[in-house]
Amino acid sequence: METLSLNYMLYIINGFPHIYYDVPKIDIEEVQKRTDDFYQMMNARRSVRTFSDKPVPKVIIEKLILTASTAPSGAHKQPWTFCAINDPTVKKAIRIAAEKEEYDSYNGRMTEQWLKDLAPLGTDWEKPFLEIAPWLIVVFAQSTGLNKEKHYYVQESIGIACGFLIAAIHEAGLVTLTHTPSPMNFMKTILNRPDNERPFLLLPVGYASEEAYVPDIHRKSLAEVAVFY
Ligand code: IYR
Repeated sequence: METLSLNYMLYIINGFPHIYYDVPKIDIEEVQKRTDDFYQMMNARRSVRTFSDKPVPKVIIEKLILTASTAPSGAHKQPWTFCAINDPTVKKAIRIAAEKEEYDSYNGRMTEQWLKDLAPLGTDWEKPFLEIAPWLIVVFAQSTGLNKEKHYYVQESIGIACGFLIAAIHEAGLVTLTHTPSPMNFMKTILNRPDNERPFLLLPVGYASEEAYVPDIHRKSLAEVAVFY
């Protein structure tokens, strides 16, 4: 005989199981403090391109991915696959393929204006971090489920999940950057991904190099990014 034991209460609403969501009631002073603290923490995040090769245990990467996967998604389909790569042979293959594309991009495919816009960030076709960082996370978007099950708002959902991942990496004390080698289809072949997936973003994850320098960029003011009505 099969028994089903639930140690929580289920409520049937509109014919489907629901649970009571015990939203913590926090007074506004504490809300203010948390808002300020979170902003400060997030505002200290920078994209870092120089990594240490210091190892990061797999359990940490697993938890970071689980955190990313808490993101909201269209019809809760969670249309993402996170491929985490620690194997030096695979990292090397990715670096070779990515640098080949990047070389062509920086030497002809990108416009003069684009190269000018990137100059202050100091990027070029060489991507040593693809081998130095202990982990590469390649995020794949699932256009549909494996059995052609419909997925919705895939771009939006996966963008939010990547945002969660970047925030979690930063909060953990590690660094990353959003790398988008273009075109990125080689990733599908190297990582042997099924036809319903397409590569979306590559995030190297690890400790920053002993001495790390980042461009002196500034963020837009509230007035530049927000309108209140
Ligand atoms: N994908 C290239 C170029 C690049 C493009 C943009 I827009 C950036 O903000 C940074 C880089 C690269 O990763 O170097």
